[in-house]
Amino acid sequence: MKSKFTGALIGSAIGDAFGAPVEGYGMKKVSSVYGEDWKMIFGRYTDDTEMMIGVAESLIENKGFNGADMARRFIENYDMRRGYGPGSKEALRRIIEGESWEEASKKLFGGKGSYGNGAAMRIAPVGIFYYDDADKLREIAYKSSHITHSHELGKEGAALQAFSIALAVRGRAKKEDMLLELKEFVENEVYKEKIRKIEELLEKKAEVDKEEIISELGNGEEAFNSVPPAIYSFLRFDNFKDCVIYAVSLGGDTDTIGAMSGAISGAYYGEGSIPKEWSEKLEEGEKGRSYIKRLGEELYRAKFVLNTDLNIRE
Ligand code: R7I
Ligand code: MG
Ligand code: MG
Repeated sequence: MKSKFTGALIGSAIGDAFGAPVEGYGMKKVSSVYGEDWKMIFGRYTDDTEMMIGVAESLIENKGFNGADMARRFIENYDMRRGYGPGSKEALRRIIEGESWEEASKKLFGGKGSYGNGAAMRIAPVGIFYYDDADKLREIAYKSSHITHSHELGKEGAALQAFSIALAVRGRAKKEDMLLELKEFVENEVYKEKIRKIEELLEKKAEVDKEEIISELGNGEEAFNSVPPAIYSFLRFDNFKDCVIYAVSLGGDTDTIGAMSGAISGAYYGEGSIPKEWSEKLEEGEKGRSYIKRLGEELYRAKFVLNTDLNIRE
């Protein structure tokens, strides 16, 4: 179980770092950069992991969700060079200027809030911590998303990604059963439709080409165009490496789809399944590889050793 917790967080960071050098590239260009051997290029993570670290730190320190504290950690950890989305940047700027975390994100995109994937990309700590309680998982996924993403589709995407990780933590259930559970969990019609498509595409097995996956499931920065291809990549392959390579090879928002597929796979197969040649290249330093692993261990400790009843503080 501990290796599932650490696997989810390290897997997310590895997928992010693996996709980062080719973010925004088309499918063909990604393959020409990576060639045959798909080696980790720089091992430097982006905003996806920097924000995931903030989510984990805040859950651990507060023994549960504390919106003002999580927002403060996003701001403290913020490093412009990690490549943040414009919506997230704007929400954090508003909070720095004094708006409350409940209000800041509502002003974005003409008052509708963002449906970008910035809430789903950082959700792994919520997925592992609340893996055994779907209602609480949804509640905390929504609340933690709201700091930057108040659009229903942004929040539901984060909840779906968190629940996929939760199912992966629960055990090595048959993958068809996981799809059934995801179908039951998801509330929004846009995501219900994407899950139906995932099911159809999986039935076609390897005959389906990447163009079809991209046109049916997406590969973009919107939550509904990145959580579905990440789940598909996880369900289609039977190991961490093939899953993450496939997710990144779709092109588009590669670091983020890589991070999401890496988080689900890392939780399912455990930390030991992550290729050494990739994890050794993941950046070290103040909040690098060892620190991320420690956050996974701390969440495990809070859950199982201290048996923390993680309450919600507004
Ligand atoms: O979601 P967000 O933090 O971006 C995350 C992405 C990941 O790929 C990271 O790796 C990093 O590169 O950035 O930032 P947002 O700006 O909230 O959302 C991402 C994009 O989704 C926006 O820039 C828009 O293009 C689009 N988008 C919307 N478009 C129209 N209307 C999000 N919400 C809307 C909307 O309501
Ligand atoms: Mg990124
Ligand atoms: Mg990205």
